[in-house]
Amino acid sequence: MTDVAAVKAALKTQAIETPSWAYGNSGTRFKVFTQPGVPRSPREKLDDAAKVHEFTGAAPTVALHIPWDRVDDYAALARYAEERGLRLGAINSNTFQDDDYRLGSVCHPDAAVRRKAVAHLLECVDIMDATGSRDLKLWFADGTNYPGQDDIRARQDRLAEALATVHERLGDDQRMLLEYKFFEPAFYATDVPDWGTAYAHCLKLGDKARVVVDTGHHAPGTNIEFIVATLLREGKLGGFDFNSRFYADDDLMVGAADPFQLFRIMYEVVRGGGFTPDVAFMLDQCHNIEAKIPAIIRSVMNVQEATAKALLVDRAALASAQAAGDVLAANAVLMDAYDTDVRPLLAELREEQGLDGDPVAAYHRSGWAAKTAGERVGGAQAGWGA
Ligand code: PSV
Ligand code: MN
Ligand code: MN
Repeated sequence: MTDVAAVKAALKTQAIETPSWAYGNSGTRFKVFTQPGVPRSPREKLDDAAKVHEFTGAAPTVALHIPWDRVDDYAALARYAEERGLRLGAINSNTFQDDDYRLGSVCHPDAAVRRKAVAHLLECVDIMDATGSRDLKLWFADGTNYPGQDDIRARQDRLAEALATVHERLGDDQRMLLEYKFFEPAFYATDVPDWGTAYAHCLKLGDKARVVVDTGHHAPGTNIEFIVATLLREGKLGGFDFNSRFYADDDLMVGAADPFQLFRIMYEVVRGGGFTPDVAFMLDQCHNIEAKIPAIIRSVMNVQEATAKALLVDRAALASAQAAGDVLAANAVLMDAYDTDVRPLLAELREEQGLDGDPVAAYHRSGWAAKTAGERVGGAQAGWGA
């Protein structure tokens, strides 16, 4: 698509979901550096998310993580979000922070622990009913550290049984997104290590089960856009957890480590018909040393820039170069789009939407950081870190 008006129209429809935990304090296992003005409650996280949406116009939903965002009344929390122009997005389950889960959760050898984990997942679906959320995002820390520690196949059977129970409980408009990660916290065998395992489970489960691609969850050198193309082709791509990595699961700002990879991913999304609400564009990041709200705004902008470039690829020219077997011309078409400076186009688009062309500068001018630093004392930890 090279028609700039059409590119702009498409970009206006893009929604990027921000994670509640990105607004809280986080760190590595060595240190959590607290920051002034950090939210003390789920409501304050929503207040901050509303700022990201106010300045970008592109972040209307917020993902919750349970129990990090536990409240008494989820419907009231959804109303609170609505009053701020937001909606609650994916509900992320957490079966990794309880002593009972030392040997796993839904794959644990003890049926009583598996029941506890499944009960939590079902509770997450109850929460979705109250919040109006469409997606349940499942990531399991399950795995083993040593060969022989447990039966790898039996663990897959236990996983399949738990997933089937949850799938059965989903409402007509609800989905479950299964996330894979090749290592950590398990260092020998992870029970959902790759897209193939996630896909095999989702295929058996049925239409409400989709795979979610966390861009930080692959071995170095993995061709993530190939995975994206394949999952889209199979109708099984549920969405993304965007972030970037230099080494492992670094959870840095998306597009920071490798903007070219993000462009290649977005190109396959566009090419594969994935630029629809069926594919959720979510961030899953932590901002350990940098200011959180501007980092999240920057991340939203990075996704928009990669998307704009992907939409600018001259697909007719690409197809004819490919058909002619002209390797260099085909590559040049793709690179031309990648090398385009789309920042003026996005600034113009924002101005057309009544926004400031420079969302980070507008946020800094707003005084929100100073206001919250004065009002909020004792910010909450995101859930990660020591
Ligand atoms: C696991 O590393 C993960 O990517 C999962 O999505 C978790 O729910 C999330 O991190 C929490 O940040
Ligand atoms: Mn993730
Ligand atoms: Mn992760």
